Amino acid sequence: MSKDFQNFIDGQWCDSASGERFDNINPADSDDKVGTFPVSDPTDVSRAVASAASAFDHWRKVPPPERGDIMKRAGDIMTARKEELSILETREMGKVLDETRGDVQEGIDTAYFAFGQSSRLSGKTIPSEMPNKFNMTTHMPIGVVGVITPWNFPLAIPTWKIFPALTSGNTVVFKPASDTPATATLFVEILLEAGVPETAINLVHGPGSSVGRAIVEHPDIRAISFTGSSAVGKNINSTAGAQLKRVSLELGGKNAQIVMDDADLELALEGVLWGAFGTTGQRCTATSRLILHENIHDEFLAELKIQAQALRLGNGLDPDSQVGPVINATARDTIHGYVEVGIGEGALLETGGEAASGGALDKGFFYKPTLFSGVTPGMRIHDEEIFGPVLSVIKSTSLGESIDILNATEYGLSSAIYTRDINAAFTAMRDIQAGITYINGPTIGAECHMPFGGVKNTGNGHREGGDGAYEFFTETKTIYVDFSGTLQRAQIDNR
Ligand code: UN1
Repeated sequence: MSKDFQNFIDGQWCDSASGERFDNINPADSDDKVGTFPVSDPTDVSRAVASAASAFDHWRKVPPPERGDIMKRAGDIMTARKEELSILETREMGKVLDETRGDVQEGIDTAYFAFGQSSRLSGKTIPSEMPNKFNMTTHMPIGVVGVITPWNFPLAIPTWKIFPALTSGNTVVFKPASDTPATATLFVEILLEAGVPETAINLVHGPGSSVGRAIVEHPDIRAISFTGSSAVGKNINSTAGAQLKRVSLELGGKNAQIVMDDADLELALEGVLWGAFGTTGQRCTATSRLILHENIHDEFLAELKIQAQALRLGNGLDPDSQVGPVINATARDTIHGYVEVGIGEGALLETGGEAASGGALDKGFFYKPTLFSGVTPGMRIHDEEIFGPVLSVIKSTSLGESIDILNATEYGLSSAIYTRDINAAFTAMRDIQAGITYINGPTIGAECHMPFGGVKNTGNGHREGGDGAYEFFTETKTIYVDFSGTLQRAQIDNR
């Protein structure tokens, strides 16, 4: 059933200034329209920023544990509405229900982590070099923060940003991806029901080119948290950098799984199937390269091909489906374009390489799980993020060569190695250039209380998850209390 959704600005559900609307259609079923959404512009963003700015002085003074209670209530409501949220997410984004349930659970876990963290927003006490003087630090909220999120984790990623932002005392202007605005709207409804002050959270739907840009350019927004492509991230960083805004960027990946010849091969096979084709390969942590030791290469590849072909594609609401559609027609064309590039570069197309069709699949944007062998660094399908169900297999002769290949990309988000050799595992942990390394597990599946983020062109050094997000969303205040009753000149009177 289709519904007309709205923005939430200045405590009101409202249409955009332009009055225009865009459609949100299920990528698995063109007959299923989730709803229409307002096309907003910089006018709407300005109102949202003014609202968030007006809420800040009250919200920053609410005791953090009281703010945490609200996040806990949001977690409780999300738990009670988990199935509803999961079904809505699958309808607008496509991934199978088991996965959207995981996405919602990641949001719930993040809410409860925020609740715990709210009573631990601690600073430090540090000895003074002077007598009768007390030194300490506290964390202050930054002010109005802009949150711009992608469609592949429609609930989890907004929660990674918004729970820490609010718990730390900031107020928020939130622009979700235009492919998944309904889940974002439900999330804002839940935050309001839980007790977030009405003007402290503002939701503005619309394109990145106008709404996203206006958020990044607005002088009263003091921090931006963005997840998306490296190209957009670089633009955001330079625009926001000119205003000395704090920016957290979580960008692309070209993640690899190494399989050594001593590995548990069944486990490694299960891992790569999940890492490469889970979420139809549309995760920044997805496994898009598989580096196989030459001693097991042929045998492993043959079995992987059989299992990739056996994956059942279909509507994510159908419990028999294992792989859902890709997000939209543009994504399907981009993915297919890369397949043509790979063939042109001389890689061997083992399976897939075309849209999946027939029956109900004709109503959606389905693409067959695709496997290339004979890939080498320097090929575009090896180097560039495809964000779809395309896995490139590279042959290697040793641990050192495997790690060199793994590192031969501009990205550095997630990585994995399957081996039973503890020396190899520790060497990989030390030498792999990535923010996340899994030993005997696939490249996907980060836990929300652990630091999440990458090196090189994957980001700009910040971490989401765990404590990291709380560092990002606060400023450190350094406080000196001199109780000597005299002027004490540091570095002069005491040395
Ligand atoms: C992403 O793809 O942007 O580790 C996030 C994982 C998930 C999060 C992925 N927990 O794959």
